[in-house]
Amino acid sequence: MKKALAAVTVAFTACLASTVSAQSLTVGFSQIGSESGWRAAETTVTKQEAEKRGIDLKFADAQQKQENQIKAIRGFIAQGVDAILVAPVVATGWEAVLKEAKEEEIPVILLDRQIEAPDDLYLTAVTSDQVHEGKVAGDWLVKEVGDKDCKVVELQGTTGSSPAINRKKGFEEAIAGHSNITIARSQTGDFTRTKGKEVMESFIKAEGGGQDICAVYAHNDDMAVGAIQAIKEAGLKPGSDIKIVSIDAVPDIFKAMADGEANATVELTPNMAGPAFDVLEAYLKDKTEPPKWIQTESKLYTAADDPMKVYESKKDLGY
Ligand code: GZL
Repeated sequence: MKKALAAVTVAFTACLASTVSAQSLTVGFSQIGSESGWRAAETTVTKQEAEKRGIDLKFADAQQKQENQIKAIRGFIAQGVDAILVAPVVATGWEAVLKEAKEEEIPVILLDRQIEAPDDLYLTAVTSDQVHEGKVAGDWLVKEVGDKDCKVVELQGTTGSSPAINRKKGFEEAIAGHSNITIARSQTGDFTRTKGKEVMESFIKAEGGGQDICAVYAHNDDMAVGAIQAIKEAGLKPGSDIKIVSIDAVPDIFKAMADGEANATVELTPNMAGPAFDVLEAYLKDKTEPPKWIQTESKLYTAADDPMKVYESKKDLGY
């Protein structure tokens, strides 16, 4: 009898321990900053996903500086967290600190941006296909303008970030076979509304008032919203004089579409953390190795997609 009781006790304790350990995961999250509405939504959703799973999330905002992210990651390693999430502001310069995490056997998951580093330094990367996003945006413009001449100005994302590199590549692939569409000016607006407006003002000035600018391609909606402001202040009509195509599908771009001031956006989900936490828990439980890339969907929205309905569905999601 005693033996049986002892066996039951051991089994029960083991089960309790495994349940408790799953519930008491501590995860460090090095977030880039809050440069855009989409980034703010990603932060909101990541905190919600952690809460849902009883994960203790240690959050660090890097104010868009890589050195702050590296410092935060070193802090998480020193704390002995169970895992680290990183949204890497730029694509290079991560090998040393990721090697330190690997030495401590702390798994790292990349959110929404890729890096140039050996893929054994991270468990997986949860991102969209950013080249595809740029291609979807470019394909829309090709269809929109037909064989009319179209001078495009491009607002690039943060210099050296994977979305800026890849979205430029995809857009250029889409327009490559259409000599009537040319990129006349291209400059970083650092994914922010303020810089997007400033750079668009300089484009309009450099182009003699902007009358022959046909379209703006912005690597995110926040820079597009800034450009829309600049175009209006120059006395031109965004959405008609100058077409606006961008990426993220944040609520404000749908408001602009409903006002006839924007034309198309490619959706990026702010929920990269849900899939990340799912594979992390499986990995920590029994070392199940996830694929090195978990790709999220990209969907084109245009003014034909009832923009105010989409706005209403997104406006309370933390953007
Ligand atoms: C893309 C993501 C980008 C968003 C921007 O995956 O990293 O960063 O498109 C954000 O809004 O600044």
